[in-house]
Amino acid sequence: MQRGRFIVLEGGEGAGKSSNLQCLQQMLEARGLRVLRTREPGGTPLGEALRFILLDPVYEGMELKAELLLMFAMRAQHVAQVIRPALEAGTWVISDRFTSSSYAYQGGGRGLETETIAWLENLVQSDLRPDLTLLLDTPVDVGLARMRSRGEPEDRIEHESRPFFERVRASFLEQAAAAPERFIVLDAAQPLAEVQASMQAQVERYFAACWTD
Ligand code: Z5A
Repeated sequence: MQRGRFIVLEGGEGAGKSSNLQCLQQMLEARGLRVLRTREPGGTPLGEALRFILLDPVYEGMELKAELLLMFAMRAQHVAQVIRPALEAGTWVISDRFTSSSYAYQGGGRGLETETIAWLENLVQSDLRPDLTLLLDTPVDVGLARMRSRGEPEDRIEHESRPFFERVRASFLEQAAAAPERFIVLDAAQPLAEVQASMQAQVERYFAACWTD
């Protein structure tokens, strides 16, 4: 059986990951593919419980390494229980965030060492990496304004400073520049219909160039 592919949507706050994930799912299903949609932090009962802890403002001041380890504890369960079995069964997996977010937030944002994150990535994922990452890039002000317009209380990470989010954005863009064969960068500051049209066109091109089997 042909293994499924693993596609991840990444980006800062309010970039539109959730809004675009559904469009991507419909596009893949229209090709007759079986698609599983998931998210991080979360994706399993344990992962959702850890998400609650990670985002709860009551844990303000959480030790940086504790945050990193909780992200990878969540991911270990997600990979073993959901992502790997689905891919091996031929299902395509699309995830709202994955390990690029750890490099961007815990690495770029918090300043933890890339080598430490890479070590945990190897431990938890061994050879599993996304086949393709769609990076929804927006200026920080645009994303924060969208997020705040929802009028919901900020979670522990959303509470961070603007320079923190600038470092997160810079890290995502650096990751994309370092691996252009695995990343597509989309200008997510455009109106949603334009972002979706651009995403569809670029994913179609990627299909034609790389996934001809
Ligand atoms: N995190 C981490 O630190 N390390 C890790 O390893 C991982 C995660 C995996 C929760 O993630 C936090 O976890 C996150 C990173 C950290 N920290 N923060 N802050 P999350 O993905 O659950 O939370 P989020 O990034 O804050 O999601 P979000 O704000 O819901 O953003 P989104 O999914 O990208 O956006 P959306 O919900 O699709 O859209 C937001 C609003 O903008 C909504 O009203 C839309 O209608 C609107 N929107 C979307 N696109 C457009 C366009 N193009 N034009 C106009 N309006 C738009």
